[in-house]
Amino acid sequence: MSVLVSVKGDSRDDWMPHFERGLPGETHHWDDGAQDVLPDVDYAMVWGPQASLVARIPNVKAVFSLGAGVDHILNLGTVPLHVPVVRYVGEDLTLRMGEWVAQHCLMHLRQHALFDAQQRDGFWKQHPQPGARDVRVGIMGLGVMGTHAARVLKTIGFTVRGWSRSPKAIEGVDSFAGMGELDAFLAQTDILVAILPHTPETHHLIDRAMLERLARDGALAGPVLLNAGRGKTQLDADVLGALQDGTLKAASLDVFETEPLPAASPFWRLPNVFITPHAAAWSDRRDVVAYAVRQIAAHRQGRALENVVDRARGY
Ligand code: NDP
Ligand code: OXD
Repeated sequence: MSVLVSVKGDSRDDWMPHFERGLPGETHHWDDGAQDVLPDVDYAMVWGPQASLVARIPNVKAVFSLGAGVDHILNLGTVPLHVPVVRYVGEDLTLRMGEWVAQHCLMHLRQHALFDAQQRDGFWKQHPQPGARDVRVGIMGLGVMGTHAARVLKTIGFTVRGWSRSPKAIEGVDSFAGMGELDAFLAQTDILVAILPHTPETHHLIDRAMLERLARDGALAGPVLLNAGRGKTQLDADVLGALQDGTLKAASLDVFETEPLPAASPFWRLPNVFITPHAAAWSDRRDVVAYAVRQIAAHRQGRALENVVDRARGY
């Protein structure tokens, strides 16, 4: 059995010792950019691979994403439909996303930017404080990450609703589904949290027209956007404009259409934005490798792979 590991931006030593320990006695290839064909490769573990990679592994039985998102694989357009693409699902990753979403909802609820500025000025002043129950958080994408984030926010006390392609039954969380219910969802949302995959349907979904449909009568005195899904689900220019003209009161942005966010981007200088560098949820290497190793072992014994991407839906 032979595996190939291809991780854009990382070095061989970051990954291969983990895979060599997890799959001892097997053949391990590290993708160093050489263009040789590797007909022996059975399984590929990838993050940000080159488009040419798939043609170099003609007998691959499955391609594993080393992160939850699979757009970096599907956008290549080269993985044949009969080759399963497996996304990463891990408890630690899911918990981390819940932390980021809770952290940023709380920073907006508890007026963190305002108190931070006051501290820097040595200025002591209290302000009226809404409670979490007064704030309606709407989560776009109630998958593995969004469902966990909804539960965390519910525990904190926020009023939580979610929007997804299909209806969900999550205790205490109002479910909205499909484009037909999007307006009703937005109209009751003070903090919009996007944890969507990037697909043809979600491409540039978050635009000015959507942001204008958010509730404006809420306890935060203006809508707030959090995006920790994928940058290309938003139109950066529209989000920027909305933050500049008050359509949005504030935002927390972990993802952007162009990453890294260019140094010249006006986003960096907006006072009402918290920026994190695509760091909302980090996939711990030990966990991702253990996940792939477990799945490969099961697959070799004839069992079905878990979390295989639906190629028609794109996630
Ligand atoms: P899942 O596949 O479990 O969930 C995706 C959710 O999005 C589902 O609820 C799905 O609806 C919904 N969805 C997809 N397309 C549409 C659509 N057109 N309209 C409405 N709802 C839609 O993914 P995860 O929760 O595991 O991850 C979500 C994304 O988060 C990843 O794809 C990745 O891009 C991003 N991510 C970002 C990280 C970061 O650090 N910033 C880290 C990890 C992931 P339904 O349930 O009905 O199918
Ligand atoms: C992921 C990510 O998809 O880190 O896992 O963005």
